[in-house]
Amino acid sequence: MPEQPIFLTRPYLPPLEEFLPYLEEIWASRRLTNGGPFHQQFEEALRQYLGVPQVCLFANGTLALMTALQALRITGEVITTPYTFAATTHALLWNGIKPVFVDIRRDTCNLDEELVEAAITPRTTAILPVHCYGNPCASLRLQQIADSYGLKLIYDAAHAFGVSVDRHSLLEQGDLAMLSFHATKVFNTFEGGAIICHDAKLKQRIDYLKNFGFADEVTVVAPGINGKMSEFQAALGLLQLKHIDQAIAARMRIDRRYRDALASVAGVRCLVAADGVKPNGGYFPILIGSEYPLSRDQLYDRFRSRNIHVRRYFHPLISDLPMYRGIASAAPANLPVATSIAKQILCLPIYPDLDHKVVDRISEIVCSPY
Ligand code: T4K
Repeated sequence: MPEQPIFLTRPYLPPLEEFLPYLEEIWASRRLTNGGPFHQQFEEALRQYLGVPQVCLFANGTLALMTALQALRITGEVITTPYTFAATTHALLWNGIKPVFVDIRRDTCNLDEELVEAAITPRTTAILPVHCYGNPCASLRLQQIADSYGLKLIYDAAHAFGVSVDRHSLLEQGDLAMLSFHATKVFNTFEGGAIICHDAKLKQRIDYLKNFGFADEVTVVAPGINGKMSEFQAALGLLQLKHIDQAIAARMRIDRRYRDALASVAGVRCLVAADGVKPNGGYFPILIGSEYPLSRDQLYDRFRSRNIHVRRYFHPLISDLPMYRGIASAAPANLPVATSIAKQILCLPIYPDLDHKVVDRISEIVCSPY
């Protein structure tokens, strides 16, 4: 009998019977979308849970990011990281914006703030960093740079649900932050996303933009898109909020178990959260260095041969994809750290109900390369 596959992640779902009353309400009301009651309740509950001023819900994170760029009227060039999921950079391209890639830091895998200034040109209008794996970017410095050059700062916080620094949500940082509630994320509504913003006026603009630009039945104030979250997603989100603290705690127990098991393996490095950071256990990335007896890809193959679906997030680099590699800043010589990390990275399975015995089996595979 082949072994059951172990996936990188399994979406957390609450007990089905807890969701049925929500479904009955939707079925009875026939209110399915366009800012219905669950949408309103979830938006407010999420705002309070995250401790942020304003939340705008979306059908998914990519639409949220595309709309965030529209909302702030970003044009020209945007400085961003090559070490991310394709959606970050595609959102720029879909808005006719040129991405300018800047290298990342070895410790956090985030945009290297000290390299940003040198990439600013007269066409630069914004910086788009990613809190990769939920690791906080150097936001104080990034904000300082944005302020002194008059640039907007938009965070791709797709991985950062519930992460705080010194008890402040990461999502308060910058002009806007985008979240993803995709099935594979710490907090999921099957598909879903949000923009976090600071004031009601901007929220109003974003809410118009995600509804085709409609301000009322006959007034269209902007060329908007359909980015609306449905009542099904919003109802699930409301219920998921009741379980999220336990789900994150379960992830963090697995995170600690991996760290303990892998602490003394030569050539294997785990990323470490800085002081004051409350992480969310969304990913468990390890870096396979040259002292390790196997290459990253040999270790990857070893896992796959045992039906364990580890992933190489984020290889290949976005800057190596065909639609970006012609951009001058995409040259590997401009991105030495990202280029080397993309060759070393391996994300191990992590999700709330991953059996600790399986965690130990996965650790054992890393610990015994011979
Ligand atoms: N910015 C960043 C930095 C992001 O990482 C993402 C999304 C976005 C923006 C865009 O947000 P969204 O528009 O997605 O809201 C996955 C996700 O599709 C994607 O949301 C995510 N990032 C990215 C990092 O990962 P794939 O193609 O690698 O996922 P897939 O289908 O191979 O699934 C990964 C694992 O999860 C597998 O082991 C199977 C398991 N799985 C997956 C799904 C979808 C399940 O068990 N059940 C499921 O329903 O992209």
